[in-house]
Amino acid sequence: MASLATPAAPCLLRPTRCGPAGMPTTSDVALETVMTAGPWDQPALLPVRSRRERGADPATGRVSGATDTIDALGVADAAIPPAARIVRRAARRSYDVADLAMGAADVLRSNDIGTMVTAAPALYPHMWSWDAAFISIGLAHLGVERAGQEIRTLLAAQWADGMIPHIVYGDRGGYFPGPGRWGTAELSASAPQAPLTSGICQPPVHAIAVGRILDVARRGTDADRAAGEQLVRDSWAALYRWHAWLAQYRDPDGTGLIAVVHGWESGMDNSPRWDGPYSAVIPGPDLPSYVRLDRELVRDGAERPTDLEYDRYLWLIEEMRRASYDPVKVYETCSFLVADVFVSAIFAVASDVLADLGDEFGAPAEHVADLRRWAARSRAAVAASRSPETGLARDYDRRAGAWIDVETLAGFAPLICGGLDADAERALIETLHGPHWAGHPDLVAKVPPTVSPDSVGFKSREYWRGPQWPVVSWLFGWAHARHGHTAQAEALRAETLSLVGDGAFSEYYEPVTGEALGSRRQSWTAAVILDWCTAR
Ligand code: 9WN
Repeated sequence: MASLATPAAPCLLRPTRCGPAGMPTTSDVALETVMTAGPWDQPALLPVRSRRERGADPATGRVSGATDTIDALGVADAAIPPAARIVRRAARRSYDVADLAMGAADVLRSNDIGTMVTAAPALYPHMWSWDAAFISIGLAHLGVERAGQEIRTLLAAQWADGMIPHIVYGDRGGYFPGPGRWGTAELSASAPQAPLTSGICQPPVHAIAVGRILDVARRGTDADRAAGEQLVRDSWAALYRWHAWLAQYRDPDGTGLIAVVHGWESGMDNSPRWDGPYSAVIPGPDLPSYVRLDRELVRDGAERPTDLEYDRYLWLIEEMRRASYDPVKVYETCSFLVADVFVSAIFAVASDVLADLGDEFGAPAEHVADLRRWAARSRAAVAASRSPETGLARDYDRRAGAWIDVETLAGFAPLICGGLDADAERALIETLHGPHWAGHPDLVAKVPPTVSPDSVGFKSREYWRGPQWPVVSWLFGWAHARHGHTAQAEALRAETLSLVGDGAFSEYYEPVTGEALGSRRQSWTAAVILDWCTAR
């Protein structure tokens, strides 16, 4: 398998002028340097040099003082006292676009273990489903073949029934729950024996990634274009089966809203959206004991889910084991069953993308028609889920039989899939970019927080309860551009590049101070930043 250490195709990173509002303009020469900065297994030159110029310890790369946010281990610093926050915000460093592109490329290369680019170097040393899709978009700028390989690796783990699993385990341990805790290979007839996988899924962003890789490939050489088109031909049928699995097993009544059976399936693990449904998940006394590894790596416990949340996460796995991961039984018996409006919006727009690719590449007409039908149905359901009071889209708790009236970033799901009339869409865009959300005056960058700072549930450091996630910002930016909201797409790009200007490529950011949180050198952060630095 091709590794980033030995790129199989010429690098696609093109000299591009990147000078959006508020961002420094990159010179062609600097981006040319990214293309030739090898050897490929060495750290990127400019960010390391920049760190040393600022007095970093050459052994660790860490800068003395409270403002350093680059951590070679890929783990979080301890919590800083609130009084230091203001200092930290004022002292935030800001690398320019060329340095960010080079640093992002370095993150992807250094997290490449040959068979996969791990989601993060220490905290997530395996392949995650939606991470892999975003990662492949970043990889496309380093080599279309390598990007395609990432998608192929993920699809090689697809279950016989069509599900794409949320984790594909590599041969390193280092993450809990590992494959033994899931036991999918022993318990499910659909799960592969190799590679080992988890037993749930994640948001279906994969067709979006394949479409984006194709766009990048078509701006490259003839070989890039051929590799991009071959990827579509090789992956289309598998992606169709994946969408068919979601339609059949996660929306058996054809409502248009796709259900999740675990908060991890949403990708927004501990969002306050799930607090109600999780309160009905009661871990049994026979929950096998376990030891969390994440808390050893992220030392500030406030950045990660609580132990009670973890008990519930693990209990749901027990329930699924007892159902042998049969998707019909899981849907009927699992104590967590929520129609997820954000997943449904992604499903709708990814079905559109896949249908368009299918038309172009000669896929079976009835399959393309299925995708268009699923897309239309889910788009309508997302629009219909909106709260009459707030206009935000809502999840539906299928076990409780009730809408979930908790305001989070997922409420902007209609902006991902489209489908609102022009006035309603404009109003929702204005809300997203307005003073309660991305444009909140307290925020260090106008990037949508996962929960509004005005909400009682806002927790500035806690994972999906407030922090800004660059990858989610990219998704909104991509959707804005797709739906013709060019200025807002450009604003998200510029503001997110400013947020991540510290060069940490963190999993998420504290919105008020811009402090890097969670894992450092997180692959999907690097991937979307590389895409934003290099492609328009
Ligand atoms: C559980 C890998 C994944 C992301 C998720 C994010 C987090 C895992 C965890 O990390 O989830 O799947 O251990 O917290 O919430 O969106 O895919 O980056």
